[in-house]
Formats: sequence, structure tokens, C-alpha cells
Amino acid sequence: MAALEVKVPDIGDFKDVEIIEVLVKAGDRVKAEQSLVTVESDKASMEIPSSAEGVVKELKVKVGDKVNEGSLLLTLDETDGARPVESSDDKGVLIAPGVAASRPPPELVNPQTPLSAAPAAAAPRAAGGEVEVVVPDIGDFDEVAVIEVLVKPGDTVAVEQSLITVESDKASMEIPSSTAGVVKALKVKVGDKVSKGSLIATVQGSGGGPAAAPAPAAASPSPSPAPASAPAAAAPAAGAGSERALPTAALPAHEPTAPTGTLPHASPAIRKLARELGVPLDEVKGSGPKGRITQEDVHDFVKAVLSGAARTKAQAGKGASAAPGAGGGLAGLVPWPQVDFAKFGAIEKKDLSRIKKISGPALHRNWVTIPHVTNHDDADITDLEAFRVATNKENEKAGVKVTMLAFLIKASVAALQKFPDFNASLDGDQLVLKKYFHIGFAADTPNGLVVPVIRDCDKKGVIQISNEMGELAKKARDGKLTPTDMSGGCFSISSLGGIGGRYFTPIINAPEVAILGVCRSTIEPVWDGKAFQPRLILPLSLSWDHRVVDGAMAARFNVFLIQVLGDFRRVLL
Ligand code: CAO
Repeated sequence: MAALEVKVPDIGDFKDVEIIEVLVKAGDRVKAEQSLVTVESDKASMEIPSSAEGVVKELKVKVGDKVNEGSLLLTLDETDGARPVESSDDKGVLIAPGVAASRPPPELVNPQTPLSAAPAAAAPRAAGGEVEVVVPDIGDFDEVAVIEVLVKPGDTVAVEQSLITVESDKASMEIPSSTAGVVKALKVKVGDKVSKGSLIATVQGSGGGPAAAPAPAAASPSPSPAPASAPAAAAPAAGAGSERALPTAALPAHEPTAPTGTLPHASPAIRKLARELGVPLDEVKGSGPKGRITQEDVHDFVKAVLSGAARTKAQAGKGASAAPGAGGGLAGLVPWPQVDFAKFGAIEKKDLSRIKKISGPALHRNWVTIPHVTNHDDADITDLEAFRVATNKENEKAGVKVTMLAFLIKASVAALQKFPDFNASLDGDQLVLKKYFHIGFAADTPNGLVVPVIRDCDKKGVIQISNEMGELAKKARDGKLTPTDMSGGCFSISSLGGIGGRYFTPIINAPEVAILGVCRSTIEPVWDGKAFQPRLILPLSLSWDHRVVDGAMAARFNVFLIQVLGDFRRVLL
């Protein structure tokens, strides 16, 4: 036999449990005790570890398969030194730890079923009295960490409502209350280690009484874990003046941040990963079967938050863009001022436009997540303006009217070609360099700011760019831009030249790396070495992402752009 088989051990009453994750692949070297697959019933999820070490030859299961005790999980390559660590039968079949033992491995124990033969008993009544709720017999789960406390003093709890979540290396589970009432005092906190009999909380009974415990499956000599409906174990002796009640059944663990009743569907390993990374699991969208959250989902969530593409609820709730009065404020800042403006004079309330409601949070995200720097500079466009005026005159009959913005778009393409890092987007710790040159321009509309995009500006002349800009600006004002019209931009220009002003700080249009702000040109005296000359000066403001670009590169970008605007023939070079 060239391969050793690794099978599912005795997992007791867990029948036909679904594999929700396969944690290894062919060619992987696995160590003894390393988790191979995660299985999940409707009440618990658990990882099944390997009892052998070696190189995975062939996987025999896939996600979605149902397995039972004895199901073949994978084979290990004997020629690559595979060897059982604990037990093997004489056919060379390797069995995960615990199978040959008299009791299942700790990883597989479901806490609702005591492994000891202690008789289960009905949970004590809580008829108006104070009840001590303790950890039931959770088998080999000794000194397990409390990872979540799901209730607080004063909460009214129902029978079966989860009180705490405990977790070992391999499994997590909730310990529910066996009694209804009001939590008087919590006796555990996150990080505490608990074992059988540890006091969780005292509950003032509402008179509803604890759930009646069904027949004591635990009385069976079998060490098998039982289904979630299994009864509670016998209650330890009551403390002075109070009864002790055992939780009834374990439920799947969930994130403590939002005990809303909607439990994120994820395996213990994924919960652990989420906790380590500080990811609020209930905000992660699961892409696995039945919406289960996978490792990739958690990683994608972290990437999205770090890149600014998404915000956690906590960030959204605390952000400065939170509606005034919502009490929000960036971490460490005082809350948004709450003012009764009507006290000071007449007021009127007006809803933000749809565009502002959409663009506001995006602008806010970009402003607070991108380390902006803005370089202000001046371009001498005297000659270019003369050329523009002449061009318009020549083409007057054809109805062509080119504004400075079309020249700026073309000049920016030349600068982006010379400084490719500006024609890029950040993706984690990589820069995505674009080989196309789609330029967005901010258009002021009655409903707010939009940024339509002119595609392939490197392949178009200034007149064509100008015509397309006119069409897109009209569509923008008519509210007819499509999402395609506004997507795919590499770099944006925001021109206030038709209005006025000197300089401003444009906000980068993520995921772009930079944006050029342009204000109104004015005639200014410029010293030519002998005398002041009247020159047409265009104020430029380039905002750039300091994670991608540095000040020297930004200055060079502006210098080059100014050279091109000063002598537009450079566009051809
Ligand atoms: N200096 C001097 N004059 C300028 C100029 C400049 N930098 N830029 C434009 N002008 C002139 C134009 O030549 C035109 O003059 P005439 O009326 O004599 O022909 C006039 O100003 C109006 O130009 P325009 O604004 O209609 O055309 P444009 O191509 O420059 O801009 C558009 C088009 C759609 C970008 C613009 O109308 C617009 O919406 N700008 C606002 C952008 C904005 O809001 N940015 C801020 C974003 S941050 O909140």
C-alpha cells in the first residue's frame, strides 16, 4: 500500500455533517493534530485534525460533502515518510486522534453532552428565586477561554439564550441559559478560563422556569457527543441560598459586537482569524455555501477597509460625515456640535440631493483615508491661449469651441506618460499601472458634482476631446450620465477656470492617485530678466497620494506639465 488513509473519527451523534472547509490540498505536508477539514452541523462547527504526519497524496472529500465516522478524508503518501502518530489499525488505516481511544478528541466534543457518565437532571426551577448558571460538563474542554460575553447585568434572558461563548484551539461554542429571568450578576469576563461547574451568572428567575431537561443522554456510557437537543447535565450543588442551573445546549458561536440574533456563519478558525485582525464578522459578506464566511472573505474585507473602499459600521457611525447630531466623531475627536439653530433665528431644512448623498461619503472617505498633499504652481499659458483663440476662430463656422480644459487634458496625458506612477491605483501593497489614459473632469450640475470620464485621451486630438467633453457635460447637467460614463478614470481635472479663484485643494478621486485643480488665468507681470512682461498665468493645484508619490516626483510632474502648457509642441515629443 503506497498510501495511508486518514478517516473521520468517532464523532458520536454527529451524522451526515457537512464539510464546510478543506484546509489542506494535495502536496501539502501536514503535521499530526493539524486540522484537515472543518465540519458543521446546525449547532456546532469543528475541525478534524490529522492523526498522522506526511504529505497529502489525494483528497477524498470536497466542500459540501457529508461525512460520518469512518469517512475517508484523504490519503498520505507513504513514500514520503507518512507515519501515524497515535494509532493505526493493522490495515494501515490511520484514524484521527480519539478514534481508538475511549472518548472522542477534545476538538470534537460538543459541550452539551457530558463525557462523564454523570446523570443528567432537569435544570432546577427558577421560580422567582436567584439561580446560579454554571458551565455544564463539557467533557475534555477544561480551562477553555471565554471569548465572548453575550449578556450584561440587567438583561432579560430567555431559556436557551446564549450567555457566553467559549473556545478551544479547534472549536467554539455558545453556552446558553437554562433558565429565564434577569441577569443579576456576571461572574465571568472575556479571557477568563472556565471548566465544568464554573459560575457564569446569577439570574433572577422570572417564574418561567428553566427548560425541562429531556432524558439524560449523558447517562449513556457512550462518550459520543450528542446533538444540540441533548439535555443538560446534573447541576452541581447549589450555593448558599441559591440554586445552580446548567445551560441546556450549545449553539454556534458568533461575534459579540452585535448580539442581534443574526449570527455570522463562519467556522471557529475563521472566527479566530477575524478576532485576531479585529474584523467585525457580522459585517463580512459570506461567499461560501449558505453565505458562510470564508478566509478569503475576511481578507477581502480587511483589504477593502484598508484601501478605503469600505468602512466598518463603527467607522461609519463615528465618521465626521455622520449626520450632525448623530453624536459621531472621528476616534479621539469631540462629537459633532449639536446646536439648536432655530434658537438664533429663522431656519429652513433642505434634503441633500441624491448626488450629494452618494458623493459625500466617497469624498469623505477619500479625504480621511488618502494622505493628500497639494502642490500649487503657475503655468504661463500666454502662447497657448493665443493658439486656442486662433483655433476657435478658424473653426468658428464649424461650431467648434475649445476651452483651456481640453488642452489641459491633453497636456496631463503627456505628463502621465512621463510619470506612470500617477497613472496608477493602489491595490494593497501593489501599484496597478494603467496603460490607458482615461481622464475624468469634474462637472458642476444643479444637483451636485459628477465626474464623467473621457476615454483614450492619448489617442484623441484636442478638438475631439473638447467635443466629447461638451457632450458629457450636457449629459451631466441633464442628469443622464450612465455609470459607464463615470467609470474607468485614471486621473481627474477639476477646473474652476470659468468661475474664478486662485488655488484650492482638490480631493483625489479614489482609486486614482492624483487630481489637478485649475483656477482662472489672469494677466500677471513676469520678469524676463530685463523687464516685467504681461503674461497669462494659470494657477494649478495638484493633489497627490503620498503613499504612491513623493514631493519631488509631484514637483517634477508639475514642472513638466507647465513646460507642456508653455510650449504645446512638447505633447508630440
Ligand atoms: N481661466 C480663464 N478662463 C477660463 C478658464 C481658465 N482657467 N477655464 C475656462 N475659462 C473660460 C472659458 O474659456 C469660457 O469662456 P467664454 O465664456 O468666454 O467662452 C468660460 O470660462 C466658461 O467655461 P466653461 O466652464 O463653460 O468650460 P470649461 O471647459 O472650462 O469647463 C466644465 C467645463 C463642465 C468642467 C465646467 O463648466 C464645470 O462644471 N466646472 C466646474 C467644476 C467644478 O465644480 N469643480 C470643483 C470640484 S470640487 O468641488
